[in-house]
Amino acid sequence: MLEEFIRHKTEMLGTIENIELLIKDDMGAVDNRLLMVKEQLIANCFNLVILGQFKRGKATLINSLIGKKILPSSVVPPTSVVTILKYGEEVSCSVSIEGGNEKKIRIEELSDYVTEK
Ligand SMILES: Nc1nc2c(ncn2[C@@H]2O[C@H](COP(=O)(O)OP(=O)(O)OP(=O)(O)O)[C@@H](O)[C@H]2O)c(=O)[nH]1
Ligand SMILES: [Mg+2]
Repeated sequence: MLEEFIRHKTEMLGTIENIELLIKDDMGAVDNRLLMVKEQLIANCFNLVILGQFKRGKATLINSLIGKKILPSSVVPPTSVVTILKYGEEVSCSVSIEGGNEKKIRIEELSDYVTEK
């Protein structure tokens, strides 16, 4: 699987570099999203989006993959907010509040923010 990822990554980087070569005199024409993809590929950084119908076990699957019960999983209430997990040295949690502010919360409080409750 890792070999396949490296193969796809190398292929995509090659394609992006070919596009850059083709339009090297007019770099302004390169879509910013393309450059972002290139940076993410080089940094080995990508988003894996998990979505599906209500109550199909998404949180249970993710908790199982990361080996820690972080995301709330239960019969009710349903999750109603996009939740992003990323690697950190220690477990911490913050919520984005309307208006752009961030607020640190305890992991036990997560279900108060991401579910219909
Ligand atoms: N029988 C069975 N129950 C499961 C399985 N996976 C999860 N559940 C249960 O199904 C319920 C919903 O699981 P969640 O992981 O919260 O599902 P979800 O897709 O994240 O739910 P929402 O984000 O609220 O839509 C919980 O009570 C889980 O314990 C499974 O493989 N089999
Ligand atoms: Mg959920």
